[in-house]
Amino acid sequence: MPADSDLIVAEREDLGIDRTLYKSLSERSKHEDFIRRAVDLLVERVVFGRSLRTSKVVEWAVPSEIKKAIDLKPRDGPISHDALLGLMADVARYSVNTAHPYFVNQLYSSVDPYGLVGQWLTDALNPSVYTYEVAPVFTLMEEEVLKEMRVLVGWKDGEGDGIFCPGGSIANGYAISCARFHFYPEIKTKGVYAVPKLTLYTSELAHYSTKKLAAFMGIGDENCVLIKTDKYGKIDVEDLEAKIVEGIEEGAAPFLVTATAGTTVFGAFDPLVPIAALCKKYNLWLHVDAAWGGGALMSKKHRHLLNGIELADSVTWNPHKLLAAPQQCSTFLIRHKNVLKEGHSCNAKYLFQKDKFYDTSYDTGDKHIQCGRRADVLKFWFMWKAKGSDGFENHIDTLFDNARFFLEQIRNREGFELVIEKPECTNIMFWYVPRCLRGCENESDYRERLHKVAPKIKELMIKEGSMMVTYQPQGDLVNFFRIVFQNSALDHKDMIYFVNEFERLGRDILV
Ligand code: ABU
Repeated sequence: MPADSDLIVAEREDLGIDRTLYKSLSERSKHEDFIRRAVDLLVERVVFGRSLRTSKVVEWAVPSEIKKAIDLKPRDGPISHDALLGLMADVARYSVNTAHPYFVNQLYSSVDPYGLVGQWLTDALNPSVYTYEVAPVFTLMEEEVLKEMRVLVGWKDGEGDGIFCPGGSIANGYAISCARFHFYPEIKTKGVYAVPKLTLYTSELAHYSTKKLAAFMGIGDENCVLIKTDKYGKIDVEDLEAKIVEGIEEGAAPFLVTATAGTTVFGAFDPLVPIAALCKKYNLWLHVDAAWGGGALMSKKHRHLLNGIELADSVTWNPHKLLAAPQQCSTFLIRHKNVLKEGHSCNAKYLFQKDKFYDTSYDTGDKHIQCGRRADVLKFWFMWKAKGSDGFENHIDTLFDNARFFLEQIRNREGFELVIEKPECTNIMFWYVPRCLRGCENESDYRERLHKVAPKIKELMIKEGSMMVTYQPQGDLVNFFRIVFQNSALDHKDMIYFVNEFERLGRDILV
């Protein structure tokens, strides 16, 4: 019995595959037909085929089925263009359909047509944004886009600096690094041995990245102090002050507060004005993690949610979240002009030569901790050009309108119970209570049984592919659903669809 690999080698030889195809150059005679067919497959089967409401959100398969369906193992020999196109179709088939209007599972969704083309252009140009000489347009484009975002934050004339980051977690890490360098510049040369025991503060519902990055950066996750939140999920400012004072009295050196504008699960906005006042009083850096809620700055109607953000020293804002730019598109914005560069530069002479023939202040890569870096700006800039700020405003207003409509649909509907009565962002949290549990609220095992409902409904929706909505427990709260709206192509009819779908899937389950 020949091994699989022998069969593949034999097939390759039978097909007479061109042995020069290993060369990394697109040649019209060799690749035009393949690339055109691949683009056609992307346009027809991936872009348009997968955004239809009648298609499935996910073609669920267990690992063994996917391994059987797709030859995942890299092989010694090449395969034909036809086989490659077949692999493309299989990869798409078994990948979650994030372009689908009913993919409302995560803090990103949809495949925006302009963002997609911007992403394709990025990949066709394949830049790495560190020096002006290899990325002239993207260097200037980043400057313009980041400045415009700082204007929206409310910093005078868009003053300050900024960078595109590989995700919001890393952006929150930059905040820790910049704040620490600002107060203790010796950290850069002497390390953590030269600074006192540092403490930083964020809410118990803030994104876990602040804790994680505190550990990564040698501060220690125990020194990331978590502050209580109120019933809306907002940080308790009195507890924040008490914990800062406690830290000082214990001989620690508080240096940073990370407030959140749009928490991951509840979408709560911390009260930035009183937090900023505390930061001023105790001389602390204020970072606002607006990775999720930052997009609301684009809307006159909703930007009040971030009142006080202009008082921050730095901000995380991910356009791939509320603004629906393609993954990934994360920014770190900072009010202080030189901290990023002074805190992170290494002056590698092989890349950042100072005797180049042009103005080397445009070689901006040294302020990042990355070296090689994708041009994440292009897709976002392209969307901004295509829609205008007005388009983004309409997008945001539509999301909030849908979220409010959905909320009102379930507020008094039998079987639905809100976790937060007045959610502030476009994530809505609720329990779905099946018939078998209604009227059992006072029984001792009610919470235990309710905890099992969301995983059961989730399994049903995934296996049918009818929608994708996440669930989680939170503190003392048993599993509840979090539905997230950031696709402005959805309308009120879709909101009704979601409500009906929860009822169809969940009404008669037994727990
Ligand atoms: N910062 C990633 C958020 C993941 C999510 O809950 O969708």
